[in-house]
Amino acid sequence: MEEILSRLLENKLFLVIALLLAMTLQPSQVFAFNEFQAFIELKSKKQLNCAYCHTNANGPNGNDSGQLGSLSEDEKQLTAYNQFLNSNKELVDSPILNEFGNYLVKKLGYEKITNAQSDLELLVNELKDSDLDHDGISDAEELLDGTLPNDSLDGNPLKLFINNFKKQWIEICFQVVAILLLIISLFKLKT
Ligand SMILES: [Ca+2]
Repeated sequence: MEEILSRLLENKLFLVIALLLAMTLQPSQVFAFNEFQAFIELKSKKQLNCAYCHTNANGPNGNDSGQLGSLSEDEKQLTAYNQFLNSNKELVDSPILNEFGNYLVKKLGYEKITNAQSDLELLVNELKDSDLDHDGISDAEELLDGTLPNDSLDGNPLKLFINNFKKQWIEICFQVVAILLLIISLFKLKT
């Protein structure tokens, strides 16, 4: 057996065929951005699952709901990879991505999102002026904090408090004045 193997390995033609077979058997490329997840976890010191960008918390590969194996042929055409291949077409929401994932694909496009995999500061720069959930915390800050950019109730508590106060300070002032007047009225009734 060892003799057969050594002869095969000496045969360059065998090596070329093996290499070609290996390339043929490789799974089709799927855009799962593990670098993004690792970057956000590093910056925020929080553990995240794939639901940060994907429909399914276990990511795009598999046969469960929101994963590639469960999609119809028409739905597969809407995956990020196929959208990139058809970059001349208008991008539509992919069924394997959540609101933020689809937003990223549309905002960055093929070239930037590919470059961002090796230059993660590019991802931060691209998102520093956008705020998908309108909670006053930019998408870039949410990435660095490890909070959800598509959920206005999820964010750094202090930043959320400050932003909500800025939005509602007039109402808050009126309410404080109303409460003070109520307390003064009650106090006067007792005396
Ligand atoms: Ca936000």
